Amino acid sequence: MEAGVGKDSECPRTMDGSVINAETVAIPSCCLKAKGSDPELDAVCHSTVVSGWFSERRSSTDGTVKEVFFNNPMWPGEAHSLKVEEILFKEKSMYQEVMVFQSTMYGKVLVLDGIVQLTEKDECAYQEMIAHLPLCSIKSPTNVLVVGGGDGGVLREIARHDSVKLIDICEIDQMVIDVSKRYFPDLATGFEDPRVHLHLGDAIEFLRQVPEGNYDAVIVDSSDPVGPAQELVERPFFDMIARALRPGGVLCNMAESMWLHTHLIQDMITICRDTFKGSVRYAWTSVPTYPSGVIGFVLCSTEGPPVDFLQPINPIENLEENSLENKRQLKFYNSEVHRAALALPTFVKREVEALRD
Ligand code: SPD
Repeated sequence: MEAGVGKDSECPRTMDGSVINAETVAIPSCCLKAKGSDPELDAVCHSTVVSGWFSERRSSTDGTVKEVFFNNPMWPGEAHSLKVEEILFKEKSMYQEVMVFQSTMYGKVLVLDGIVQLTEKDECAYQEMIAHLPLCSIKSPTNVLVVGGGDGGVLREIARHDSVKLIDICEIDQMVIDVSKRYFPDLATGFEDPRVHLHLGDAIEFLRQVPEGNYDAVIVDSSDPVGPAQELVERPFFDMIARALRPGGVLCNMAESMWLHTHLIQDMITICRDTFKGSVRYAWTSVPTYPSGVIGFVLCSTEGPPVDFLQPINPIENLEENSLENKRQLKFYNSEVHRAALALPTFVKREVEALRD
């Protein structure tokens, strides 16, 4: 057994740190939904730590690990593993299982329903890109909406933009916010900005009551489309976002891996081309702890003043000069990286028909 990974440290814990009995906790509805999509497996997409290693895979409800459970439906046949120095938190919220552990090389790791959401080491490559790709593509963004993003990292990045006056965030799971404030203060600092307004609840419900044309930018920082985030890649959701954006407003939506999910990317791009009448582009970045080591974003603009995502019209370097004080320096994003992120490998252009110029 590895140091710090004793039997007791693998037990689920409540927010106050006391051990809870996993057997007595009901399976959340989101997991039943995921299980429903793959009914031959008596499994849930919960995280497992085996012999001191975490892998993105399934565990059976009795806690045993079977070969078949390595097959996460989002990335069948592969499981990236991180050595666990210590499990710091593990509890089931109303929506999902939330876990935090200390890894050897990547710092603390946030895991939702067995899937890595972020690590302290490489979170910059995701949060900076999902925030600045859209916000640097338009002049003077003022009103911004974040869907998901309960860890606060995207808020932290949006707050660099002095032109922004309002940052709404709609996150469904209070436990994600609480856990981030406790274990990831460098991300949760995003919630401290006075421009941030938290709306705890379902994003679809929230978007229904948002006034038309309210936002300059919407950023969808969701988990993978299994369980609670399933609806966030479907057509009605994109229709609601397009309605919430002003003419020439922009969307940046997490859009999985070009190595693993070309069908999903194709579907998203097709829906977005129907829905958003401005530009639609795909961008990508390197995040070593996500499956296949990369993740992408769909960038869209509504009809109105044209948006060229290829050229950052509102360069971050200008903002950085003004707003470096009291802010963590950017680690990943710059205007060169922005332009490079929009360049697509040949196989992506070939396989994702909707991306062909
Ligand atoms: N496959 C993992 C995708 C995770 C996307 N969301 C990350 C949340 C970080 N703010």
